[in-house]
Amino acid sequence: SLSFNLSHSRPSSPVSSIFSDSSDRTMSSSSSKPELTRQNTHEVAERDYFTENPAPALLEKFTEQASDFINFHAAAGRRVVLVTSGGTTVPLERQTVRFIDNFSAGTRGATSAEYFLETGYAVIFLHRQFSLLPYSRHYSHATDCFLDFLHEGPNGSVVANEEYREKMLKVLRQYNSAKQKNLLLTLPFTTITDYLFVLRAIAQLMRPLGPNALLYLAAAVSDFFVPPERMVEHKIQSTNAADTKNDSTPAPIENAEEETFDNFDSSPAVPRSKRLIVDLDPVPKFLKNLVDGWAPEGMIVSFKLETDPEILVHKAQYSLDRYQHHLVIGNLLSTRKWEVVFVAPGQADQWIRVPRNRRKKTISGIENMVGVAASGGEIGERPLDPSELPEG
Ligand code: 9Z3
Repeated sequence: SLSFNLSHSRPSSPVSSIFSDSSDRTMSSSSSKPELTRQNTHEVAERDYFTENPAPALLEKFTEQASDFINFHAAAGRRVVLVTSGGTTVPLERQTVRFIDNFSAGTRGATSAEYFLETGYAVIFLHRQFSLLPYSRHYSHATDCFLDFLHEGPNGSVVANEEYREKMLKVLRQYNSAKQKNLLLTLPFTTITDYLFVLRAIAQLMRPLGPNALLYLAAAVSDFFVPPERMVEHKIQSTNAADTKNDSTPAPIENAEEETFDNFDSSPAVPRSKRLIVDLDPVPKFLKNLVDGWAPEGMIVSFKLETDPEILVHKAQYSLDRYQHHLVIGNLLSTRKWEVVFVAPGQADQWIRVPRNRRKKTISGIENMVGVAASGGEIGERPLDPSELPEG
């Protein structure tokens, strides 16, 4: 069976490296202002981000719901996990018609939430609105419409088709049991900013749980965003047909040279006025704030998604070194349903994979994957060879 030692104590905080890394200081020591260490750089970034960006309309309501949920389970001595799931969006307009999205259907998060519930955790499921949810995921987003699982029964009743009945009953019972025992709280987000506000609020509420708090960060988080001062109110236009002049003549193009050509392409085939150039700022790396300030005693598991196999483990290791949390689970986009790599402090990397006979190309690939991690399965020191993977 799978043995992977995760102790709750993190390696000691790298205070000396924080203060000795002069390259990270944003002010020179000759400045009369106080030096910004890496530590308070993170605090400043947090203060700025959360004052400059708008909080989601439902933040207060979500905070209240999460607070009641956490207090209820804390009183029972139960462990609580915050599972984040789905992709965050980056709006390009305040009244958003267009946005950039991050890949994630929510399979990992929704499936993991079911396993956490099975193990006795209470689950706060912070998910991208309309992405997969625990239990209902078995019947949504599938190739079949959920109505295909049903038929009309006697006296106007609705009945599950025979072949699905056993599994549906099992899933329904698990779902109802979680609901009746108040073990599952689902909270939605859409944008990266919504996500970060709610993540911070809940992580802070989980502090009193101490080591009974687990944060399992499977959501696919945007690395870049449009800061509020550069975000337009209305839908970005592709022509100047909407220019409002008193007469019907189009607005003159000022500085025609600049308007017509941009500096990214020396011989553009399309004039700049017709192109959309999106200029994004980096999203501050709040994992540091989460680990050190928002939930310092909780166990923190983050995911690292890459497409290039050459850099996955290195990036996972880098993330662990930088944020000093408990575990990074690395996965590649193309093989995420079949294998992951566990990278934890002081331990050899472990590739955990769905056993060969279960490595079919099915929608339940991730279910198998999580099951493997929970109950034992193939473990290796290296990723699979592409020839060993399912087709497609
Ligand atoms: C993951 O790597 C998840 O496993 C997937 C799951 C998004 C691949 P699906 O929802 O996919 O089952 O379709 N999440 C990425 C987490 C992430 O964005 N992490 C950040 C980073 O890598 C830091 S927390 O920088």
